[in-house]
Amino acid sequence: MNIAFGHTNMDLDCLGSLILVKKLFPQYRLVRSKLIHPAARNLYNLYQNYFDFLDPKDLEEEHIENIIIVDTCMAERVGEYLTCVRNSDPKIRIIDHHQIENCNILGAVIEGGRVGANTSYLGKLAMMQGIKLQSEEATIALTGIYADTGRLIYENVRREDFEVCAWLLDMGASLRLVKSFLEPIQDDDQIVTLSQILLSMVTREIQGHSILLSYLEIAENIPGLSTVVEKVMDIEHPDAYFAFFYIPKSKTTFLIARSQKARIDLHELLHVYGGGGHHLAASAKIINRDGPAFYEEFLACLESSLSPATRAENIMTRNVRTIHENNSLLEASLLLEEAELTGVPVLNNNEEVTGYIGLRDIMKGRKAAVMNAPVKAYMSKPAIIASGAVTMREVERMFYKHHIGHLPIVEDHKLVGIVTRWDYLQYKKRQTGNNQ
Ligand SMILES: [Mn+2]
Repeated sequence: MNIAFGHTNMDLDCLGSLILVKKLFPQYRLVRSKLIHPAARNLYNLYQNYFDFLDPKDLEEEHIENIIIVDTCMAERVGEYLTCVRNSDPKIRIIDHHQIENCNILGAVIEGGRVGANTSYLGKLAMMQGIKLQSEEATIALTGIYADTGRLIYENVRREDFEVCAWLLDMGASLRLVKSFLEPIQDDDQIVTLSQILLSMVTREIQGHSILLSYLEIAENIPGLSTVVEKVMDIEHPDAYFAFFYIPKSKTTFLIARSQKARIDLHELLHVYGGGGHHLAASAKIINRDGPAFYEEFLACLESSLSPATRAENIMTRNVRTIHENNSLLEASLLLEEAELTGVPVLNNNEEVTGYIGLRDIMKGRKAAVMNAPVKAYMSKPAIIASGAVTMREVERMFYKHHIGHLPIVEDHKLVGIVTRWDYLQYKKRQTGNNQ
C-alpha cells in the first residue's frame, strides 16, 4: 500500500496539499490526523468524502511501500502516522515549502520550494501535467493557498502562488466558499475571548516600540487562541502583541506573540521560556508558575531585552538643501529644478525652519505672475518639524495628520536632517526582514 499524509493537527494548507496529492498520485491513499486545526474544521466537515481518508490505525495490518509527506519535514509532526507503520523500510518522499534543510525524517527524499503555500507547489505540478480538478477540489486547494499566504499578502508569497490561484479559478474554485472558510473566528469561545481581550488589553511604549499586552484567566485551554490573537493584531496594529492566557487550576500560561518588526525577534524572546517559532510569530507554554507573577517578570524582561526602536535620526537624510525665506519664488524654483527636489525647508536669518516650499506653492505664485515675491509669502507654515528622537510610528502619524511627505528634523533650533516619504518607505520595506 502507498499512503500520503500531512502534519498532525491538519490545517487548510495541509488539506489543500492532500487534495492535490490525490489527483497527482492516484495510487496513494490519504491518511488523516486525529487532530484538525480549528480553522480547518468547517472545510473538513463539509468535504471529507472528497479525501476518502484512512485512519492511522488502518495502517497497522498493512505493508506500506511508499509514503508521501506534505507540508512538513519534521519527524515530531508526523509521529502519529509513522508509529502505525509496522514495516521498517517504506520509501519516504517529502513535499514541503518550509525550510527543508531542517528536515529530521531520516532517509527521506525531499523536494519543495519557497512558495507561500505548500498547496501552490503541488498545484504547479498538477498544472504542468494538465490535470483537471472538480470545482470542489479547486475550492479546497484555493482555500489552502489563501490561508497560508494571508490572502496572498505574506512575505513568503511567490509568483507561483498567484499562478496556481489563477489556474484554480479556471478549474471552478468558488471565491465565495473560500471566503466563508477563511472567516477565522467561528467558535463562541473565540468570540468571547476576543471581546474580553479588546476590553482589557493595554498598550505600553517599551524602548520606543508600541507593545500591546493582554492577560486573561481562562478555565481551560480554548482551541484557536492564536486566531484570536491574530484578529486583535489586525484591529490594533501594534508593533508587537503579547497575549497571556493563564489557567489557574493547572498553573499553566499560554503566551502567544506576534510582531510586525524584524527588530522584535519573538523566537529569541520566547526561546528563554522553552517556546519558540519564527521571528514574527512565536508561542510558549509556561508551567508551574503563577500567572500574574510571570506576567510581571516577562514585562521586566522585555524592558531589558528589546532593542530600541528606529527613530527619525536613524533614517533621516542629512545635508538638507534649504532656501532663505527672503529668496524669491523664482530662485526657489531654480533651486528645486537644479537639485531635482519637490520641496525644501525654508530658513530665517537665525537659520530656524519657518516653513516649507514645494512645487505646488511655487505653482500658485506662477499663476499669479508674482515669481519675484518672497518665498515666505507662499510657503506652507507654520513649519511642521520634529526632533530626531521621534519614533517612526510618530513620523507616520505626522505624515498622515498634516498631509505631508517630508519632515524636517530639528535639534536646538537648527535643522539637522529631513525624513522624506522615500526614507519612510525604504524603512517600511526593511521592517519585516527577510523573505521567509
Ligand atoms: Mn503550509
